[in-house]
Amino acid sequence: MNPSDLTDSFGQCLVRLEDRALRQGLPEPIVREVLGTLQFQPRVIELDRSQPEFMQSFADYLRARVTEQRVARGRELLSRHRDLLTRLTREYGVPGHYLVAFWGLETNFGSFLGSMPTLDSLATLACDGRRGAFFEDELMTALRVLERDSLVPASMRGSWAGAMGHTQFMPSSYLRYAVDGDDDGRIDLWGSEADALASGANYLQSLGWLRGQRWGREVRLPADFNHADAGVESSRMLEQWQKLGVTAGGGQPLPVADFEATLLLPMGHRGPGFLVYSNFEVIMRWNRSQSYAIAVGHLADRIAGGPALVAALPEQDRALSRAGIQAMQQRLHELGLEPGEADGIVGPATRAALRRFQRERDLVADGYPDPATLEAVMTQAPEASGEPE
Ligand SMILES: [Ca+2]
Repeated sequence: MNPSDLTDSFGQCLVRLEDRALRQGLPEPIVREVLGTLQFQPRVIELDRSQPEFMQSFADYLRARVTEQRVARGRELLSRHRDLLTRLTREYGVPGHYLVAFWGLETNFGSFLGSMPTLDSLATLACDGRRGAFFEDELMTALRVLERDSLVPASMRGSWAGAMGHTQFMPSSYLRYAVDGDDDGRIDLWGSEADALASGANYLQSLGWLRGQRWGREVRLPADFNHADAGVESSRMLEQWQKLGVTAGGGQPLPVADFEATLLLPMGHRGPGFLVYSNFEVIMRWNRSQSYAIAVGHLADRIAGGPALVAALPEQDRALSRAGIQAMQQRLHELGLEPGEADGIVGPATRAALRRFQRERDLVADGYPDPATLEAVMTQAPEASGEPE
């Protein structure tokens, strides 16, 4: 398709979006004025289509996000906003160090708010086939937010995919959860740090944050820990983990508490271990990435004065290529181990398939594709799967 065809079809799409916005009861002057001037952004499509060739390892991910500089800045901001954060914790149940950690991960405390024009981005994605319906809804919601909060379209800027302000809210989160944190009578997630922090607290409370509970903690496994029986990524009462010999990261006993925890080994049995609690699930409702959720929790701990991880992160971690992961998924599928879609991402289904594979072959069942496991998967003949030797 040549560029003028694209512009034509974008123009037709905008006409359709105008119709829909009017049918949904948005005021005609806003609809005509705003939708009539939107620009197709080729860069947005380019970014939407681009996928990294290599997956960042957990160690590299964490190192890039929980830096000493970010911890120091987070501590400064925790102290500067102490009164507000204390009030937000009382009101919403979310401690200030978590709110500051989200802020740090989303926009480096406001230093990367993003400069893409949000409405252009949303319209470009709405008029593109791949995830059009989702972004069309977000665009309609963005217009509603614009009307409700009397926003200036040109000032609505953010990520290429439409996330806005200090906490990078999509329009649907903005509409539902944004609140006025500094009591000036208006909501501004770009200009008001207090509004952004209060909105983050309100959002987390709505996602189910449990007052008074941590996200989880680093743990250490005993040398004789049986991964196959204990179950990486399975849930047990804290007391049961304790009986299996699991301790806090520094070797101290786990706290006595009556709730379930899930064991995560993001780099396999040779890397750090974590027991995560209910609030970890809440963080994952904000962002579906396990690495993101651990980074939020750990950064929050560090901002609150906690120590760095006890377990060493490997200096030079191996990055897996997307194509290599897909080949592995394909092979796990041929072996009947149900790794989920061959999407080149090691998600929960793929890790579960790897654990099944490892269990059958007396490898440490940690669900991590270390070189030995990968080699074994790729050289395993499909017909031999599950049969006695
Ligand atoms: Ca305000």
